[in-house]
Amino acid sequence: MRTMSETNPAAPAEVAAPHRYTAAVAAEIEARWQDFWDADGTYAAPNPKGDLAGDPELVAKPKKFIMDMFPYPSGAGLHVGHPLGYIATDVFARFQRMTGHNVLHTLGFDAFGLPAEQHAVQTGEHPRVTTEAAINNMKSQLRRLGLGHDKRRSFATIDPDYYKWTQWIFLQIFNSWYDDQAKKARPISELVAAFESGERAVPGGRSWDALSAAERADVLGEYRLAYASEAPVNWCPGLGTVLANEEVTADGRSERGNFPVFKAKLRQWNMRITAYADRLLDDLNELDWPEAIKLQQRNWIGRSEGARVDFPVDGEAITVFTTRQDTLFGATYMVLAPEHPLVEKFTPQEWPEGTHDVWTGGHATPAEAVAAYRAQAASKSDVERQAEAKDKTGVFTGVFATNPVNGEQIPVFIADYVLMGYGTGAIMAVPAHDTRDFAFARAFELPIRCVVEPSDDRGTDASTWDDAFSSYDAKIVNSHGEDVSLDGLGVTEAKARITEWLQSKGIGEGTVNFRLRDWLFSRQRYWGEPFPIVYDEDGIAHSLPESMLPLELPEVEDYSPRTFDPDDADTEPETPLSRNEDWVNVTLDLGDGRGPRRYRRETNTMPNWAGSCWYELRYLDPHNSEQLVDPEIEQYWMGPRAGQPHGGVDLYVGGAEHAVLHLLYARFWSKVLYDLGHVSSAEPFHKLYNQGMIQAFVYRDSRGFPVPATEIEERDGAFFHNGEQVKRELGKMGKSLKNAVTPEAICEEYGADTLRLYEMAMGPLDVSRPWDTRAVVGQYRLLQRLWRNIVDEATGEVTVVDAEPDETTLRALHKAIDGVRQDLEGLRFNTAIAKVTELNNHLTKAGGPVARPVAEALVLLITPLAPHIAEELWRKLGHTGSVVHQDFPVADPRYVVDETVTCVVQVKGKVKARLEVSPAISDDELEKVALADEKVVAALDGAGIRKVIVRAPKLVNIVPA
Ligand code: ANZ
Repeated sequence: MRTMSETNPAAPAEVAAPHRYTAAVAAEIEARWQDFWDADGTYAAPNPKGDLAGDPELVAKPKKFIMDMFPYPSGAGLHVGHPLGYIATDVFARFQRMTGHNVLHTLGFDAFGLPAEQHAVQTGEHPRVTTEAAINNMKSQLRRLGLGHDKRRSFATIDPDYYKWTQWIFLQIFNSWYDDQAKKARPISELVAAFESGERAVPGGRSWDALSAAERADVLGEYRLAYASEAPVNWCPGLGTVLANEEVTADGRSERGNFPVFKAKLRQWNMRITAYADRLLDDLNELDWPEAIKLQQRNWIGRSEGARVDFPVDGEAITVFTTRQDTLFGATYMVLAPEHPLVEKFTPQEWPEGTHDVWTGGHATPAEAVAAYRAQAASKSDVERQAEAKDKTGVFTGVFATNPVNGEQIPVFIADYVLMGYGTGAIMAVPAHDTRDFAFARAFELPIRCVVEPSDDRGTDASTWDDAFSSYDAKIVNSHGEDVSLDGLGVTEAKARITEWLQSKGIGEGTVNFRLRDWLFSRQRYWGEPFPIVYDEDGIAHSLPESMLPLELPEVEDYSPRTFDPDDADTEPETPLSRNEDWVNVTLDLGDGRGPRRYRRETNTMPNWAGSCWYELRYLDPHNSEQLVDPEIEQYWMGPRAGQPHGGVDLYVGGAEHAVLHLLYARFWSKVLYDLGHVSSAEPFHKLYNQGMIQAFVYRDSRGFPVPATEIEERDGAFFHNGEQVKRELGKMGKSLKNAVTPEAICEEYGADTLRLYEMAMGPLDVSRPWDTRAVVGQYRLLQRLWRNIVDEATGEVTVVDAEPDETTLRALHKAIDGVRQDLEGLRFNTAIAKVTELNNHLTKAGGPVARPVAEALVLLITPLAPHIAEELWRKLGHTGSVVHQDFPVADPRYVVDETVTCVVQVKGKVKARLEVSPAISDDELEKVALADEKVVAALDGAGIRKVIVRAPKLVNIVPA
């Protein structure tokens, strides 16, 4: 079995070369410089004012705010896969510091969340204790990597000083409404004033004065951007908590524990993110984000243009949402979601005339059929209900509706493929042109009528088709009624025409529908931010005044949710906070003129997304006790600029898995704060970059169980564990797969600079790559050669000479400078390292002492990537200060252009001219240059050209006509 130190070629030579760069030397250098940086405040980014104000010269430089998605402090600590992004932003931030920027780079912790709470439930230990221990452990792991963070700006979301402002933002959102006219959030007080003055009509038609306090609260609840409402959620009495859809199995039980899950209406807090759907979509266009992430956000928001159309039935109307109003003449039946409230109103006593046997599901009356079907549908998840491939089910409600375009009576069904939560929860079915409707119509023997002319040869008799025909690029047919005809129009024109007609008749209108739902914002948990909300005797919600923030988490005896009889659907969750009666029931003077009163506190907590919705802002002004962030400081770091019309962080790096939730929520909060005038940036993150994952080999024995990767022996390309052959595959890195490698292990073996270089050299940053401990040594050797080019390994003396470098070295140097600059700016760290390596190898091969200007430039080039060794060599080269704020070298263009080669130009096989051209010249370019040459023009003497043979860069052969 090979251990790591046996593969380390550095170990044996230490005696002969006492001043060689070894792991021990690296460890000493790194610890020393890390201490220096901390004591010196090397990475402190000055603010233009306030407690973090500093060096005005640095403040006057252009700014760069470079940020990582902050980590959850897991008790397991970091493995080498975690810091990939942190190292990348650090290299970039260091490069920006060396190219004339004031750089803000720091890291905090996203520290509320389930794992610590679960641990608390099991052990009784306060989640704060375990979370803080995990944070401290992670901090020391990160420090070892030499990350240039401004530590004064770090915080954790669980710090009361931080969550005070999370609560404050919640109150801003609670106390505002979205003005559709102004297209922005405004204080709710302005809405109240408009109701009071009569400038705006109060919904319900009564005057504001005439409403009771509770009635007013209800009206305002319909407007507030944060509002409590009764929403159907997955309630699992056996676990004592509500569950997300993803946590419920196909047969309606909890994934964890296998308890029954019920749809229960519970009072929950919601955020009206849907008010911002359009702006969230529009502003994406100006963000510098990966297209794939933008697309995911667009799909998640799901904007659909279509129409609402009323279908009369029994004196009521079924309103449908359709994106294909042009196909109204092809609607041959309708479908309501089983939960649709009209269903109860409609069910007649008996099956009407015209009912097919297959429509009844074998039930004696519509009421029976509907009740049975509703019960069945309630046990399925939305995802299952929408599954494309499955057989369509449903029952007839016993009523017919009128198709408004042609007066036709069409049957109304309930079926689970129509969801209550989308559009209006009702559809007009056009089986000829919608796949799901087609399958349903076939199963229920319903007419299928072609109204869009097929572009293939299937003909217009839809009863003979095998599937629906759907196209936006076709003509409408069979679509004329008494006073409207769409025949012959294209889809787009037909949509416009029919929408106009519906509008003129008052039975429909063009509308935009969004897939996005409001954000369910409360959790029945302990380890989250308490809501700064209290309820009075009438159950009306009141904000706590700012002076009462932060509202700290109370101590509780027991962190676990209360569980109930698993089959008792009528129970309700009991939140851990509700158990502290002294905390819940309070007498407070809210400063609203009503004096001290009894209140009950809200006992839900915020979801763990809350803290990450705005943390970029707090990095800017982390100790401000008066304001979330000082506006001048916010403007300085985040404000709009040329090319960044909405402002935002200059670079935000993290995993692609955060495409929708976090990145959408954070954008939403930014926009509310922007609308209310608290910040100048309407977007949090201007440029987003997704780093790839570090994968690792997993070794599995014959039973498929992972075996420890460190105990693997490799022989002739096969892998063995305790003599037994095992299989190797690529997977995630982690404890459970027994293949985690810690950064400490690599630092100990080679040093942090080697680890940094290796992670950056593994491949392009956005591509996933397999970790290979044995390959790390390659970067270690690079650093050893670099060291050797400057320091004598035997004496420790600097070998650099004060001399002018030769021409080839100058060319190698300036090409490297030019390339590395471009690569670092473009986040191409792997190719930057390749260029540094090439230059270093050139110096090694050239032999002899290195000229000082070359040695210094080389050290500066590697500074962002391997900062500790760079500091040390910089010091050895005779400089006193830190290398961190030195200027990055600038290439001399004279040495960057390629050398030229001589091209021979022949006319009729005779050499007529010699041209000095770039070795990279193209055939076309070379031909042009050759034909324009004076001597060639003279040799041709006006003759036409039959043929030109070009072999760039060395030969052009011209055959005259
Ligand atoms: C008639 C029609 C004809 C439709 C046709 C489609 C094709 P997107 O684009 O995703 O917004 N629909 C509307 N509400 C629904 C609900 N609650 N559950 C299930 N389906 C629903 O989809 C809009 C289309 O999905 C609507 O347009 C409606 O079917 C269906 F040839 O109306 B369509």
